[in-house]
Amino acid sequence: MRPGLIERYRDHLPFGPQDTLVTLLEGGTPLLRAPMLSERVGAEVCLKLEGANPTGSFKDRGMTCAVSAAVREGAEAVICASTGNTAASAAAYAARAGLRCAVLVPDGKIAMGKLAQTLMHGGRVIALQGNFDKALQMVRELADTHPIALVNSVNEFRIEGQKTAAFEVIEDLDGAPDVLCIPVGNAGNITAYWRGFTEMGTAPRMFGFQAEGAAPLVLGHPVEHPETVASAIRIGKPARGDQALQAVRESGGAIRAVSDAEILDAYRFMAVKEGMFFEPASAAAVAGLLKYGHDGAKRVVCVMTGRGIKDQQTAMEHHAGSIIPCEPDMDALVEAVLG
Ligand code: AN7
Repeated sequence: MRPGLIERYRDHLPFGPQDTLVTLLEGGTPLLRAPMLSERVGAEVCLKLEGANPTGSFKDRGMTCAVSAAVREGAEAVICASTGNTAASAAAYAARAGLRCAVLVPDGKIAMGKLAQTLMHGGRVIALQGNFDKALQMVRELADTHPIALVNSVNEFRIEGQKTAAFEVIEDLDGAPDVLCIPVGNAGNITAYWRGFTEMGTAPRMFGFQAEGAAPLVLGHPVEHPETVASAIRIGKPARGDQALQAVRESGGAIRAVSDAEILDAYRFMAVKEGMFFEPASAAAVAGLLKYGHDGAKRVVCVMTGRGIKDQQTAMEHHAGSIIPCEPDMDALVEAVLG
């Protein structure tokens, strides 16, 4: 059996052979060529398919480490604030480990699929009358004063696990790409990729993309009321903002903004032209590449952070397909199919 990522990259991770690992066989995700996108952009673009992880997002890479560490420390419960994917991943890994799990989410603001996942795994969902940034502040305070393991990306084990995605990209391309395009919310993932690349002695330019209505790292100040169709990155005060800015500075990249309209165009383009359905936050990476260009790069990797089916509501509101009602009659069917 192919091992989970801690076993694969144990030499680079803070776990020893005696540690009990909590794994769902995360990592080892495909790097897929994107011919239509490559043609539009004028560079060779590959997609890192992080939705292929067990709970459908990149969070599982960090969660195998954070929950394994929580078990090692003797924790009985884990907690996180979340825009959805962290909650789903934490609940799954906690279930696997036999730990209790509580998640604080902005009430009514997370995609239904992620909520369903969290509930299915037996997570306790606390619907906060406030946004993600408030939720994160509150769980940090709670974890400081109670014996509960905090598994947000402020937890170092999360970053350690997530850096392995950069290792895999390097393996698959036989070296780093020239440019990495990645959506930025709380800024944990861009921090993790940069750590992974630099640990391997590589330095691709890091281009992070935020949604226009939730772009604190572009504006240079926190956003009090972040808004975007990409609910996963509706974050106004990124916990690892400084590290994200350091990564782009050191790599010669940038953090830039894309509008919701641009995100939705990229979302549909990937589904209709590449046959790949990603969630809107992931589409922000593609939207940014389409908007700002490859900037001289030959090889570009876009980090597609999560699966489209997690957010069915946004899909139903913005798809390019059609539903045609049909009477059970052959003439009507012919008209519906060919008309
Ligand atoms: C699909 O689940 O913050 O910049 O609480 O779900 O590392 O925060 C999710 C973030 C990109 C941004 N794409 O990553 C959460 C949460 C998807 C995401 C991001 C998220 P970070």
